[in-house]
Amino acid sequence: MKAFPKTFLWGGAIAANQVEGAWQEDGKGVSTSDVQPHGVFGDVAERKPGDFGIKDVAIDFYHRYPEDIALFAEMGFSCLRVSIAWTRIFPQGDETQPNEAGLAYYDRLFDELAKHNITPMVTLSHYEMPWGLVRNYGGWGSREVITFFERYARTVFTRYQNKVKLWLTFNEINMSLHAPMTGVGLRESSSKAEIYQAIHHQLVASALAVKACHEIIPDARIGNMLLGGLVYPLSCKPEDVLETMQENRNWLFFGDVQCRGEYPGYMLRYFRDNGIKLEISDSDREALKTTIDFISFSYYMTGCVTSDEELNQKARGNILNMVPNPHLPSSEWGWQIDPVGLRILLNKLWDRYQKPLFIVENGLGAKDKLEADGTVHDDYRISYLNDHLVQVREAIEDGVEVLGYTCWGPIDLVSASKAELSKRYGFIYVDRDDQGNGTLERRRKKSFNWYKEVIASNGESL
Ligand code: BGP
Repeated sequence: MKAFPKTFLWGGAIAANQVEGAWQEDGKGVSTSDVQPHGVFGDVAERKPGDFGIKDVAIDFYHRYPEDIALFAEMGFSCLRVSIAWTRIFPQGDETQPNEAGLAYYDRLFDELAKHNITPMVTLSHYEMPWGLVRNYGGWGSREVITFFERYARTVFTRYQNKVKLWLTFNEINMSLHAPMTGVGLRESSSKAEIYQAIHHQLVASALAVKACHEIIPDARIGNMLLGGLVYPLSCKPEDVLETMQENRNWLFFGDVQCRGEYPGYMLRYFRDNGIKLEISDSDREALKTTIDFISFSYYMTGCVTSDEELNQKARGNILNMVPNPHLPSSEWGWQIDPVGLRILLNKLWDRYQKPLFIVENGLGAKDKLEADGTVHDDYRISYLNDHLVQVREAIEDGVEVLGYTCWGPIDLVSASKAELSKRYGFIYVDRDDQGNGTLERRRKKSFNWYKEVIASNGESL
């Protein structure tokens, strides 16, 4: 009988800027996410008093976390992935002393999780960084930011060393190529050379954080976090297959550096061919040699790649410029649903790195309808998650080491790409609309009981 390992961690994943709100409370500084009113792909806007931003309150997790964690515990979560807002700890990013009120908040959060036996998994930087570091230093374009990040990482490792044993460095680090403001704090108009230099600084910072984590919390494990952007060739034409290999390497190269400790040859060739001369010091090379303990990734969709320029032009503008796969259905947002792709990706990453894997995001964003009886009949979400988890089980059967599964947004939260609340992922409905109206009351959806059963049976009910 196919089964999940007994130690498998089940739960959900959220990010500070998409749930907490309280954007100016207890000394928090302004983060890049606070100045992107239309989401992570949107422009940056200077904030004026009275500006409306859905993330200012988000789902008010900052104040309501005990109630939400109790609901997660009711579903049987053994793990919750959260992120720390860097700006709560170092409001401008370059201070020498941390903000005690911010540190104390996460102490309370982790204590609450411990009360319910839920293991925290903490992302150091989930799609945000202090705006002060962007304004005053140019974001990750500046080498100095490495030092500020290392200080922040060491501060939180030291403070939470007895409470947090699972860490991740940068959320979807490979998205820095597509949404530079989100990842590296650069404008869209930045050149490829500038973006890759900033990414290099971020990769060095990630490796230094891994080293610091190993020193400060020897019994902790720290991973990277990739957007699992698997792509297929649109046809079996060798040019399409080659193009697909290159496209997959565009995001895999981050994993290659973080797992193998150096830039792969194909990236060096790409830099040469494109006249990109990175500034890489000997100490950078030394730092990169510290590699991660496990690989984590998000998985929502797949797409296709073709060498046909005309088809490519048409595809420009969707999230990863992928050509649609004629064999797959799509979500309301055009994200193509591909459960089998998750098994392929798990096998691919395992074959490539032989490091344990953790699926830290997966889920279906949908427009839910609240019924008169106060619930949501989200059978579409149940079948999406069920089909994906069946494939995770297949991959485990294939021999892949999978540590756990935290689906994205177990409670409705603000969408990263659109800064809206109506794209819902949760098992728990939150009464708030895109304009900020609503009581913020929480209600259990049909999927709530479904997931509870999955966890209670360790996946046997799938
Ligand atoms: C991932 C991000 C998350 C999350 C998710 C869903 O890329 O790590 O922060 O939001 O995508 O995306 P969206 O919110 O745009 O539906």
